[in-house]
Amino acid sequence: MATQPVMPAAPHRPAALEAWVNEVRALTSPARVHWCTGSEEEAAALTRELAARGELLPLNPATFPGSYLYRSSPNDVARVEHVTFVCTRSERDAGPNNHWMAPELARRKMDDLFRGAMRGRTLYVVPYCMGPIDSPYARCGVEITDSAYVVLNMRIMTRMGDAALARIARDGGFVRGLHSTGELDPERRFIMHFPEELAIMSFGSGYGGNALLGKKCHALRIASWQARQEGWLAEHMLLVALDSPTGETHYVAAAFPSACGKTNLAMLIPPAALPGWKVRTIGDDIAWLHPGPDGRLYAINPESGYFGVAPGTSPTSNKNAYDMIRHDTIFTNVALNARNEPWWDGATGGPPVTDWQGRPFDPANGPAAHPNARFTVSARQNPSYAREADAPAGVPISAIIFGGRRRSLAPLVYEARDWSHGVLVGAGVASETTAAATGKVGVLRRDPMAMKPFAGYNFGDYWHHWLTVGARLTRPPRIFHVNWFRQDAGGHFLWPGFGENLRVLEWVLGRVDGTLGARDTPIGFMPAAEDLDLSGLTLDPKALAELLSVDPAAWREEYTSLARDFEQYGDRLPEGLKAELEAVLARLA
Ligand code: SAT
Ligand code: MN
Repeated sequence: MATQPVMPAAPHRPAALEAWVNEVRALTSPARVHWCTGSEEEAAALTRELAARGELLPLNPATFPGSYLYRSSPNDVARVEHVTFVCTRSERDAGPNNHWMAPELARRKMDDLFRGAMRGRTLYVVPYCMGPIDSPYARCGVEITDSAYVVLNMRIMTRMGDAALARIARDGGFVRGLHSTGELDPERRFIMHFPEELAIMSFGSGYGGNALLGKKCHALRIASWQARQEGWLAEHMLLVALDSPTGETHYVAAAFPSACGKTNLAMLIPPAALPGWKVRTIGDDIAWLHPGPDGRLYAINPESGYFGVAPGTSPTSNKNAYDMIRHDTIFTNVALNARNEPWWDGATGGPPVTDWQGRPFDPANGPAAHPNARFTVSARQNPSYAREADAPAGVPISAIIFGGRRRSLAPLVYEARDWSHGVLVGAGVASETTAAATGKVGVLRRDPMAMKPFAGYNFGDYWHHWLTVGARLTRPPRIFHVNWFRQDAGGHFLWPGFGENLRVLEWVLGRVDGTLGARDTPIGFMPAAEDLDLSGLTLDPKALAELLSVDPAAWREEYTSLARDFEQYGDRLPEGLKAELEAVLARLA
């Protein structure tokens, strides 16, 4: 029988979704409603529309084909933690780690803001899937937004459109995210999460994590809540495949706060002195971790693109990233050079002539590119893209690495004694703040598991959940802590970082395989200098000694202050974590 070409039928729209769209339409009064299909043609049409309005500026078509610059409002350039709320029925469920608002109050406040907010605008319905579309671990959502820029970003960052809608029709449930840029008034800006209803409402910002609701709002804050109920973990972690010179592949997950180098580590290029290694990227920001049937922990990357920090991205710091953003990339808040190419610190083209606000560049106005300027790009453009990123069953994790940006105290690397000690190591992560969130930069703050801004519930319950998940694993990943940012008294970095970080990963995998040694210290297992492969690296022996040192008095102070911080969690703090803390303090005594 001859086969007829068939037009793919528009997927069925679940009644619950139609009803919600109608409800939002009645509230927000848009001029029109557009259901996003995710097609090339749709993206091209939206891009043309934004370019015609001057909101997307085409970049040099010869050197950056298919790429655009977007300038956000100067008052809307980063996540806004002080107006980000978790709205659980009980305040204690949100925990002292979150801002909380009663759900009825938050709902009323947001309804007032959204009333009539889309007048004259288009309401876009954006169905999306976090994770490979056919993965049992993937979860879907629908974002309603009045920003075409958000639609274009969501299309890169998630599996967006008809395929997601078809899965939603199959699954039944989905996370509801409602977003409007509003008037971009910081006084009328709120990011509300309702984990009990799997709902998000975001008003008054068009920037990154505030507006691309699939990312931090869904894949971390709401998903962490879902994960707790369903027995898995939603974490702020990159995911890499490490192929060793002997042909083995290990998968590693690593948690660092925003703008501390997750994207760089995920795309690491091995130094010439370590031949035979290959690092392939599965994800650069978020990992969903599930106990598997064989007692190991399996990970998927729920995203399909990168929303990476542009400043500092250079051919030496991250050649893969530098190459992948040469085409079909959306840049936000970068500067421009005379050739209409995007510019930031580390870009190789000519000097900046126009700053991120569109003014002629004048150093008196501050940096040319905003420190939190970003690129949005499909993961498939990454030269080191790992095909496992599309594996429905995910990849088995050999090691979990925690880290922060700390000029002192934390050594280059140490290993937790076991899973529950590792939970303490993660809970103790602290890091100097960066431009990824508004507020002062460079201030040391606790950022447990790099999840301070992203855990959708009480950290006490969250650590309890970590301990519970660990107890279910018969072959748990080993847990480590690293610090690439240690400085000497003069403020110079002691460790070269970037590609050389592979030397640390090599030790990590050597520990996993049982082939590399360590010495036992009160804070965990640490390499002696001879346990690290430092061939071809010139490192001042004094710097190395400092990188691998433990100061018991300083660590006693650190853990005593951690114990004080833990007090705020009261009876939600799990006994198992208290016991680990007491054990470390005893070892340090
Ligand atoms: O703005 S985002 O939250 O998407 C980026 C980040 O802070 O990691
Ligand atoms: Mn992040």
